[in-house]
Amino acid sequence: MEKTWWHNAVVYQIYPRSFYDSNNDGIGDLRGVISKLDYLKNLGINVIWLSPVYQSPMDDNGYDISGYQTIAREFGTMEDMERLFKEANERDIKIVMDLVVNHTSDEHPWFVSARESRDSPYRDYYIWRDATPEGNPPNGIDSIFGGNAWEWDEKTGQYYFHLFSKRQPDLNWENPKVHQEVFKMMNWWIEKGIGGFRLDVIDLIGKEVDKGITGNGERLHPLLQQMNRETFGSKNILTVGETWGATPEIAKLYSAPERNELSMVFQFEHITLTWEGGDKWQPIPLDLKEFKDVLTKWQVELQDKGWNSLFWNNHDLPRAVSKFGNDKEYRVESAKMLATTLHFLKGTPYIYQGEEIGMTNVAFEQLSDYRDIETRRFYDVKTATGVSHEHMMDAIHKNSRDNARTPMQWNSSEHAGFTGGTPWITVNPNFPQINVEAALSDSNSVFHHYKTLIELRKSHEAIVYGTFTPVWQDHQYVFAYVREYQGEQLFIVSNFSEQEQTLQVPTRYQGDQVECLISNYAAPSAIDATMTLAPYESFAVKLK
Ligand code: TEU
Ligand code: CA
Repeated sequence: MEKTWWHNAVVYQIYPRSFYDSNNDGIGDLRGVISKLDYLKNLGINVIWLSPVYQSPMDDNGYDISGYQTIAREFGTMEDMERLFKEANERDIKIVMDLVVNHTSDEHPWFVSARESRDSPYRDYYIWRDATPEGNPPNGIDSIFGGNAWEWDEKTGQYYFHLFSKRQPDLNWENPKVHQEVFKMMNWWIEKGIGGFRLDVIDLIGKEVDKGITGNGERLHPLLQQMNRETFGSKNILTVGETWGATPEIAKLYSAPERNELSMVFQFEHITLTWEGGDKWQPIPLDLKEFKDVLTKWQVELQDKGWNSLFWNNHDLPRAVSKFGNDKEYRVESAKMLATTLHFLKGTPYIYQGEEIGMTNVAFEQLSDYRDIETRRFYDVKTATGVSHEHMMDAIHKNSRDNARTPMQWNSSEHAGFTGGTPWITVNPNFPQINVEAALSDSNSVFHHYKTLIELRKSHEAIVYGTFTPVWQDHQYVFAYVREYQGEQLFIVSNFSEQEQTLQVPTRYQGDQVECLISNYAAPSAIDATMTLAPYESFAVKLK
């Protein structure tokens, strides 16, 4: 495999609205990001994925773009953005922009014109269809945010298509003019010196609505190859596609270097295991054996072809420690265990803001404290079909996107030091205990654990390029594997349960003396024939 810079990058995702507010209007902003670059440099990351900061009416917090080459006023100005590039660059940090081109906002000038009349030059930038003879939507495709994906437009007498909210009309990727507009815009950002793109729901752009196909349409991969050729292909930047419908086979299509598509994709198989029948509002407990099988499959399948992205959470998902660990009595131990498990896998790790201090889910009692459009819509959709308020509140506490969106907890002062004003969403009440200031001053904190993991990646090529071999594959609670590269052998062991686990160690992994790279309890100095792991204990050792 030809080596490239993003193979050993560590990416930090910033959701700017919730990161740091520099002017006390309650909303995080670009100057806020700039003022925290030294914090990120100290953590050791070298790439920031910045969730959208473009002009937007914020129906979906910026994933509804009304101006691709303008910065939303509440986030700052283009000058602030350029200063962010410059200051990040001075710290060897690259900025990956969030590219949302499956849809725009209904306030984008293209759509404003398109809905004016059927003759608008922008009409075909979007997807319009007549009503059926009975006066119904063309078909039953559902919106991902609930309800039918077709919205009736009174003025021009047709339906338009929206896979997300009705204020996020889908672009028509069957129209070559749309390609040219998008590619031109992407090149404009590339010229500004960005480090890459995270491509929002990119597996939807090959859709064929009349056939009922939304994800993984036939035109998807040719389109990405065209995008690659006409924009970033020659630039050596990081591109990561958000692809809910990816299997390992599909992921190889995107990320095999000779196919000239993307660097890597986000896959969600390990995430949706706790969604009964794929429905996040029907949460079920995690089966660790299944979870291990999924992660192992992805490691093995993409071993020689393609590349994995590694993540436990993002701005759409519950907090890692709440979902996969124990956010009460073993919060610190399990947050470290999860970090070690992920950062030693093969692929590029992503850290979501606050994960590095072990931030947890929130459980607002009132629905009115939730801001997320998906959460609010599904509350209505589900309760209208008879689901109880209690059921929905429980599901929201477990899976609402707002779990990830409460403000970053900087210190123990009011509103966690996120803002001097009133935050747009309430701060998690656990901020007096869980915050950056406390984490920085405690050498045993989750923060310092992440910092060590990032340093280790830089000094051990086995973490980046080593082969992956699972150990105790059938164990119900322990996830363990070996990474090996050019004679270096790393053995990673993690107990995902709050019970002690005792295991028989295969002879080849035993050793009188091992070098412990990282651990969350006392560092082991030898690997004996029998091993007992404390609750959520985890370590990585170098076998000699
Ligand atoms: O997400 C796509 C997506 O399908 C999920 O986020 C979905 O909202 C849900 O969590 C699954 O049940 C991307 C962005 O990451 C998200 O923030 C945007 O709302 C969405 O696209 C629309 O742009
Ligand atoms: Ca602000």
